[in-house]
Amino acid sequence: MLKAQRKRTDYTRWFRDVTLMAEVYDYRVLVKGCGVWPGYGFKLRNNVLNIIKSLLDATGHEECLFPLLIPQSLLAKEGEHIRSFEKEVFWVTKGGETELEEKLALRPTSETVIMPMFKLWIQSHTDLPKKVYQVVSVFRYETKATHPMIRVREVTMFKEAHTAHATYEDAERQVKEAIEIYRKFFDELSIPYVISKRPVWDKFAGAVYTISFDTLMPEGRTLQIGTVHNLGQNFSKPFEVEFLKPDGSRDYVYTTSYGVSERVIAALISIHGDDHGLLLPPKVAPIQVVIVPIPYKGKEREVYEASRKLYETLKEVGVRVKLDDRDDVTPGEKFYFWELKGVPVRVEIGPKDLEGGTVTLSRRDTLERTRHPVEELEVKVKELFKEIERSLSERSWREFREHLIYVNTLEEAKELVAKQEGIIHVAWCGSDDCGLKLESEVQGRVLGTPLDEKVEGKCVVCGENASYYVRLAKTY
Ligand code: A5A
Ligand code: ZN
Repeated sequence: MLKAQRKRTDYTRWFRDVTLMAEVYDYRVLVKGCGVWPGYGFKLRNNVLNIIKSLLDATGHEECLFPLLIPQSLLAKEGEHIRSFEKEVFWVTKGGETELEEKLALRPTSETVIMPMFKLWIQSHTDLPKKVYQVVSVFRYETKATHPMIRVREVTMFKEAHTAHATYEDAERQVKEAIEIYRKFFDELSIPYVISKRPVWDKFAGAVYTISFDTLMPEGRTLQIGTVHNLGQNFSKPFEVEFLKPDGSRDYVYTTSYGVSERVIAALISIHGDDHGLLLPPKVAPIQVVIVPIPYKGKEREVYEASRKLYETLKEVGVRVKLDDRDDVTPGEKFYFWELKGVPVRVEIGPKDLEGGTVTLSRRDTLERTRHPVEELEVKVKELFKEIERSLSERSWREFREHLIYVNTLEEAKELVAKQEGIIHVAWCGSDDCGLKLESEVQGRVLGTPLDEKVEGKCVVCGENASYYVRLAKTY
């Protein structure tokens, strides 16, 4: 039974059990690192994707679709990129019986297949900026331990955006826009985050720099849930993506890329869920309201009829509502089932409600029940949606902030990272030497530096003047 695996004490089991039992994700797999989205999970996935898609659409990004297969010669055009991805690429070497003349990679990301198209599409400064995105599967032969949704080999919900600009400054502006888009996206989902500039040794392969969003999972490890890369001219030069400037001269475009994946769903589930199962924000819940009739002797028909009416009322005003009128399952079992599925609001109608013209509402986050006149159903349900979202966000951010910890010595940092207490901040001089030493000393990762917080203090490694905080944590 689910109740045996508690989120706080056995998170890995909890995650697998909850996603499987609630039919969000099935990881009893045929191929290592590849998961399956059953119907309920697929709906959740699409509701989440729709948020990011509308944010991108509203800011002038065009959804496109590029090929899955990348010829080896294209993948290898940018040196740093291929050196880093080489070990992670799945190769297609044969078509039927025929050895291919050139190996084809299953895309691990799409820069190298988008650049040749940008070269064709972009001629003049009037073609810029160019902003595209796609939602596709990418493949990475991850060598670290795979984990459902979090480190998969087929990333099935890869939303990648790619942009091209006339100047470095415009690419910088685009990085800021992307950060704002992701901020809004995670805020909509009530997922808390810190934004860090990754250290050079951990930036995206081929990037000038990488900005990352990290959240904190129940075990106290951070999860990178989104990244924004300024690629400068690192890709446009080898791919010869040139454009004509207003003064008649030519230059290579400046590009950026940014991506999120099913890790966002993993964070959503892990941060909001509890020992009863999922707890989904109404905004993305595939079913927002479930109606459970509580029939009793002699009044079965009336209760079912009243339930159906409530169902029609809510459906008409656009609520994603489900009427659970199964007659071979007890109301108690239904409560348990829909709580596991994370449905944010339950409507019950029983004998008392039938007599008094009321309905009973139960909210999934606090399990509180309240009774209201039936005419107020729509208003109360919509109020509850807002209230649940407000409360989820308030709670998740409060817990998150409690784990943003600032310390003055390496010793303290070491101890807190070892205990997985959260995201530990120390003063850092900014040198690679000290950063790498920090990583090995605390046996964790340097997440990078905050974009806006400055510190006056001494580097906890070398004692020199420090102008940055650096964030340390255990990661996935
Ligand atoms: N082209 C750019 C956008 C890119 O590929 N960036 S990235 O490598 O950082 O990936 C984007 C995001 O995908 C990461 O921030 C991470 O949240 C997610 N991701 C990367 N590898 C993953 C994997 N194996 N499983 C699940 N999510 C992954
Ligand atoms: Zn130092």
